[in-house]
Order: sequence, then structure tokens, then C-alpha cells
Amino acid sequence: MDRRAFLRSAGTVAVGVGLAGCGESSGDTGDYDVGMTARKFEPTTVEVAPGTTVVWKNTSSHAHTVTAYEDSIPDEADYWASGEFDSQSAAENGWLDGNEGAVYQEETFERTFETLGTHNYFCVPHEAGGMVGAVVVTGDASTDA
Ligand SMILES: [Cu+2]
Repeated sequence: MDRRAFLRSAGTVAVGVGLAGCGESSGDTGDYDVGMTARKFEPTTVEVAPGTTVVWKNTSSHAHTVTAYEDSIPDEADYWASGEFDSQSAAENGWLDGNEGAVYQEETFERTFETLGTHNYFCVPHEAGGMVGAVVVTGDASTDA
């Protein structure tokens, strides 16, 4: 065989390894998409393509929840919340019953979004303090979270 051609092709292996999936984030390590600080989701709004799994991580020492607003997600979307509740009232009652659905320090919650539209959500204990966020699922999103 042509030895030079063999060497040339062998030398191209591994190009591009490690580059796939790196998102543009504000200095985090890339293992989550939305952080939970002491009193807010950061970033507040993320835009993703259908089929994207969004990962929240509690980057604070406070317990939080990730709880969808039942009346403020697309009609066709299933209800979602940390703690796997099937309604907003169940999630709110679960929190009152003993912090059910809590995402504690360093813990993560993830959800895969298929339904186009805006999914608004909040943190049960900190809603009054403005701890709310949104996942916008759009066919135009170029980033994979
Ligand atoms: Cu909170």
C-alpha cells in the first residue's frame, strides 16, 4: 500500500474530539444550564430546541424547587415539577408538607422539553421574592443546552 497515504490518514484521527456540545455559558463548568442562586434562577430565561434536556443545579445553600406554572405552559405540554408532582397545587402542598420537591445544594433537576412554546416556572418558597424563570422551546434555537 502507499505508506504516505496511510500515515496521512492515521494522523487525522481525533480531530474535533472534545469540542462537541460545549455551550456558551458564563464561566460555569458546563454541567448544568440553569443555576439556582440564593434567590434567583440564573439565567432567568433559556431558549432551547425541541428535545433538549435542561439541567438545573442548585448552586446555593438554600433549598429550592423547579415548579411549572400550570396555566403558563403550552396547552399540549404535560405538567412538570421537581418532585414529579402532577399539578401545581400538589407541588405547593408537597412543599408545605415537608419540603417535598426540594432541590438541595449541589443537587440537580432535569427535564426534557418537546413542546414548542414558553414554559414558565417558579420556586415555591421564593416565588414571592421573584424567583421565577422560563424555558422557551423554539425551532429557531441554535444552541443545545
Ligand atoms: Cu428558591
